[in-house]
Amino acid sequence: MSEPVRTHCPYCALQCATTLHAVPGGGVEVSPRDFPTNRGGLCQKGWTAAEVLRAPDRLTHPWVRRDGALVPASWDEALGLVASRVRSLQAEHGRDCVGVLGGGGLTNEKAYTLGKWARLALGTRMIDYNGRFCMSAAAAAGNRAFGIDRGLPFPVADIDRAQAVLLLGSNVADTMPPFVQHLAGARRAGGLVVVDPRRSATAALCADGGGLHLQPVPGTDQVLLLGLLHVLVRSGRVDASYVGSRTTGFDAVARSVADLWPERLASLTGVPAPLVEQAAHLLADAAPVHGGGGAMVLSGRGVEQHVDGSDTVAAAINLALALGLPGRPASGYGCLTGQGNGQGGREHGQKSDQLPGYRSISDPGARAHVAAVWGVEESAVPGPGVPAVELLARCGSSVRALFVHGSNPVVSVPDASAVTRRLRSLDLLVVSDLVPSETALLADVVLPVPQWAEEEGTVTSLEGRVLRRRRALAPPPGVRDELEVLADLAARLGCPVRFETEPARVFDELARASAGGRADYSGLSHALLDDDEARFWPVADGVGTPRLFADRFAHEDGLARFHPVRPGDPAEDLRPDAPVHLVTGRVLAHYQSGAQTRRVPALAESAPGPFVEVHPRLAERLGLHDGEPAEVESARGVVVVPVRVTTAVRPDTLFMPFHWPGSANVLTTDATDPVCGMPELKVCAVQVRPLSPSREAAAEIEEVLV
Ligand SMILES: Nc1nc2c(c(=O)[nH]1)N[C@H]1C(S)=C(S)[C@@H](COP(=O)(O)OP(=O)(O)OC[C@H]3O[C@@H](n4cnc5c(=O)[nH]c(N)nc54)[C@H](O)[C@@H]3O)O[C@H]1N2
Ligand SMILES: Nc1nc2c(c(=O)[nH]1)N[C@H]1C(S)=C(S)[C@@H](COP(=O)(O)OP(=O)(O)OC[C@H]3O[C@@H](n4cnc5c(=O)[nH]c(N)nc54)[C@H](O)[C@@H]3O)O[C@H]1N2
Ligand code: SF4
Ligand SMILES: [Mo]
Repeated sequence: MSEPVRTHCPYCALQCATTLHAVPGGGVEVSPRDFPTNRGGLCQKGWTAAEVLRAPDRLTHPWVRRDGALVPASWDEALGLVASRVRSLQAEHGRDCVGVLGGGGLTNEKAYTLGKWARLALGTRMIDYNGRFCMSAAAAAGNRAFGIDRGLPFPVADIDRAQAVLLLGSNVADTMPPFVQHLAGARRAGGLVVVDPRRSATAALCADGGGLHLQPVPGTDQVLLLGLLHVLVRSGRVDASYVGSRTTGFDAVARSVADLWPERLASLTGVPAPLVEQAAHLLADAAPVHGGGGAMVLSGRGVEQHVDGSDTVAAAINLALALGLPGRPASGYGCLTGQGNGQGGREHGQKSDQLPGYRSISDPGARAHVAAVWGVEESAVPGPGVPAVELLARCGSSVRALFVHGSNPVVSVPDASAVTRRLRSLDLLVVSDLVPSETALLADVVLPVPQWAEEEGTVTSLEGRVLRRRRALAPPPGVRDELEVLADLAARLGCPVRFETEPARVFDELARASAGGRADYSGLSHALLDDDEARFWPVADGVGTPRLFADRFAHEDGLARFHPVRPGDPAEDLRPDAPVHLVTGRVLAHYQSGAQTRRVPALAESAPGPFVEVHPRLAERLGLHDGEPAEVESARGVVVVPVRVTTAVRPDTLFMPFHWPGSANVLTTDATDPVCGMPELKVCAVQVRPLSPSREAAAEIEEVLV
């Protein structure tokens, strides 16, 4: 590589723009580039991203398990083994005995190919992806309300002009640091309202006149949102003309909140009624109907990863619709998508119920369209499968083999110890990865694939903008392109259908398959994105769509739907006198399961391991001390982690990040939202106590033995 290469960060959905420069002796170095989402900013993960390319334990040849141990193998040996095991398992148990778990970090080209490959080469219904744990609640609510699911239906830069921003369960200061600059306008206006049981780095931005921090009991956001809507209705601040001309279903929703006055809800949510009143009026004052400069309602995983997450998002959307926000200047509802290609990853067919273009796999017209693009009979396309939690629950029983592309479930899924046991009981686990992730280490076959700077492709950022990822250097020898691996396996499995391996051609096929669907990429191509690096879908005649909903919503009648919700309960007992609540989330330095960032020395040093945050009052009551180990136990398992005493958490709540094996997901529950399959990753009931001397001794002995 002689010229610098313009690309984007491999991690989160903000997709900060970067330039890669060659460094003497090989490899590349990252520098930030000006772009509307990051404006020249990068977080420490982005700055250090190139170090993962040369991780000392980078996978550079396939591995296969022999006599219990992973040993190096040739590609021919590894793929031959995979194909023959799949054939014999499918002959014995039927085609659906093979499952696929995809990822929202895969490029659009890979996500599309993986969905096609599962349906045609494996002929299985059993494919889903890690976005189920991430985007599914907001996606379900967005589709229901607006008829379309583009996380942000407006550019990130529109947020700058909003006078009030309601940030629900999102900690952007740690999860998308350069995003914080887009909140400056709202903070100046005193209009940043953060809802989080913790005083997160983002909630801290509300101090000193920046706005309000509402600190609810975990899992009670829906009640809180209904209370906010109650205040708007009761005080006559609803945008009646917008509601009348652009929406349906308001009356039932208004009736349903009539008796939910904030004083009554305060005992449930723990948020004092005057704060709720104040927050509601702050938002209303900023709404265009009341002459304000614009108001935004944005949701993150804190309110979405619950058994009623899709309804909580519906309650947030109801609030936005009542104020007449969606489609108005510097206003609207949006979900802050998480993974690098969290948006594209949910559009091209790796979801169990979906075909490319966000089409339903159960819709005969959609099936016929996609089957024609693929060159098969419609009957050759299998029907809907099951969401990820259920797919993993079936592993070792009806699912006998699993392919994993772009996920590390051993660390990141709820009730991870149980899932790990199930993965161990599979007849065949095949993991494609860059590094020996915890899941790869369990596999029967490990396939080394390239990563971001080593391949061409596109991703779709949180604002619906399709971006080019560019190849800056060759992968290490021995690594094989993931699209080629899938095409090779398809051929070995005797699949007669053609699998393109050239990313630009895969994109063209994806564009044809998506044409006319809800997420329509038909106006786009790599060449077009080369000219003008990025475009918002849908694109017609070379012109993208930065903003949706100005005149109509995507439902046939053009109207948005209010969706009535009544608060349910979290999966576990979270009454004030119940066991302590554990909430989970992220720290700045690590990305997801940590498979990549734990391999970057500076990041590993700045956040070396899991911990649990405990309020001083709770710590005193339970005899817990800062820096000392505690046992945290749920109905699923127990972990031992150091205590951090801090007033940032509620006295009834603990916080633990999930980036390490043996952390939050040993404890979390796999209860799911029946509408969308989202698991309740954010909250579970736990007990916490100082590490008992006997266990401490056992742990020490274990250490000596290791
Ligand atoms: N550093 C870093 N950045 C990332 C990622 C990463 O792993 N690390 N991952 C990316 C991805 S895939 C995603 S999805 C995003 C996620 O981005 P965020 O949604 O911002 O991240 P989280 O930390 O999971 O959760 C946000 C907040 O929810 C709060 N919370 C927990 N329970 C509740 C509750 O019941 N109610 C409310 N209101 N809040 C609650 C937590 O205290 C936390 O501060 O980040 C992206 N960016
Ligand atoms: N308790 C709790 N658990 C959570 C969450 C939470 O807030 N709390 N958040 C959830 C959320 S929002 C998410 S998104 C999930 C994410 O959790 P995971 O699905 O585990 O995501 P990653 O850690 O990003 O895993 C990606 C893996 O794929 C590899 N990889 C990267 N790029 C590629 C590629 O192009 N091809 C292939 N084949 N492999 C690649 C990486 O090395 C890594 O091993 O975690 C969920 N788990
Ligand atoms: S905020 Fe997200 S996209 Fe930007 S540098 Fe950090 S991880 Fe990368
Ligand atoms: Mo995510």
